[in-house]
Amino acid sequence: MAAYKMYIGGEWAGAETGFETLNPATEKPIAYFPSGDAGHVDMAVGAARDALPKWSRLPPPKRGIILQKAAEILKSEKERLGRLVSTEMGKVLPEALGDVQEAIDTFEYFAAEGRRLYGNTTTSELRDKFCMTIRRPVGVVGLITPWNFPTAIPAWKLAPALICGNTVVFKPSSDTPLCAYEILKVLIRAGVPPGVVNFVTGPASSVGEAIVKHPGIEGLSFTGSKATGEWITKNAGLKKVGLELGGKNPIIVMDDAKLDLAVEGILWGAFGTTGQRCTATSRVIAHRKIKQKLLSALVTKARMLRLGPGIEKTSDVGPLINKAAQEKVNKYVGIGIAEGAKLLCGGNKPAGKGFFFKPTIFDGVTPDMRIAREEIFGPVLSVLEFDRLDDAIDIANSVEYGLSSSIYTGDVNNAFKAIERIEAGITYVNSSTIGAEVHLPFGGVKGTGHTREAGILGLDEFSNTKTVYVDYSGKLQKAQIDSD
Ligand code: UN1
Repeated sequence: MAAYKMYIGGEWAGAETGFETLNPATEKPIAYFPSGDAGHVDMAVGAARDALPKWSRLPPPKRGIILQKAAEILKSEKERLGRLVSTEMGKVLPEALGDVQEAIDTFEYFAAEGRRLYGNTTTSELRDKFCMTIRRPVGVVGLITPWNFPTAIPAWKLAPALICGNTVVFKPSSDTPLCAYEILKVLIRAGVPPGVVNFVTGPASSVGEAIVKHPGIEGLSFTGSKATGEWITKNAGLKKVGLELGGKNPIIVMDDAKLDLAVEGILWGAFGTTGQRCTATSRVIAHRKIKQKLLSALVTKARMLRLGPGIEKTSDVGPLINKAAQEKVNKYVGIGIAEGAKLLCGGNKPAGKGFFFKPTIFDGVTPDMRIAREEIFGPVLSVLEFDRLDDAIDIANSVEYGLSSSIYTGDVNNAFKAIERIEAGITYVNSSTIGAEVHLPFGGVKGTGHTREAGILGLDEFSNTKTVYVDYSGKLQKAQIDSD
């Protein structure tokens, strides 16, 4: 099995101990990585700090050329990396290739921002005075990324961080360090100078904690669970913190919806990526009149989904990421049954190796049940019922999360009511809750956190706005006081 290293200040670095990353479909180890510690984080912060003046002064279009090169390298390696994503993370190959494509799109999008990075110009209330805003880098930023989009989410964070002129300490999830390492290698090949991106692998309890608390880090960006997000908020001091936390994303299906379309969207949202997206559809809120029809189509089709290693063409649904995830999903099935929900299909793992779990649908779910409120992060769908759109929206809003949401309806009035009133960062109309595009802002409200990544607003997480006043009157002018 190949052993890999960390990358600090342009040098490869090992550690005394290490860990293995597994193929979740076979449970076989695929790579060995060092378990870094607070000392490695400290070295990485030092290297990032040293590299900051030069990198932040490089003209942004020149930083953009490097990011564009990274996109080109990724394109030429898409097939190989897609297969790696599928092997290390488990998702089916078309989705794994989509993950890499999302990384490519992100590097391209932010590369081009090197020639924009717009601020605003505006008027002054005084004569002979010019007012504008510019973007400045945050400084050294810590990026802590999850395993579910093992190339796309690192790209979501690295690309805007770099184009804005920050230097980086990057800690990937210990479930998918090899995918992250490949992104690092692409950046090195593209010409990112030593010290600009530092790569530290190891446990959250040492590496993650050291990044969150390090006084030399000015900005943090984290995607993961709400509990960890809350811990970061309490421990990060006054750092600029970006958080993308969980979801309990609903699809509302009206009685005027195209049911076939809704069924496809629900299956894709609930069981795509084996339900392991923060945007996954985990609740269907169905109009009473069409619920039975919708459910019977859903259950028939969910039963037909073929479980198997993501890499195989015949697989529709890959494994969960690890044993703990499989146990968590199984625990929630037990909770759902104990709460009185009706299990319609799935509900257990198939025999054999791999962290698989059968696509699971619960009917008779009420808004107070834990399976209607808590993020399961697996292939478990809870179906609730309503009579009036107002009630559906109240149910949609009755959870602590607010990331993605959707409504299937043929009536434009219903669609706009949902767009206005669902408490979420994203609302889809006649489409599933997953599938965000990189040039639009992505993020949530409430317990999901309020950061926006991707799109033009993704720059805000990694830059500070500076306000600039240029007074060319040659005299002292006083805002709010001088009247002429
Ligand atoms: C996530 O699950 O953390 O919209 C991000 C989507 C993907 C991104 C999901 N493009 O589902």
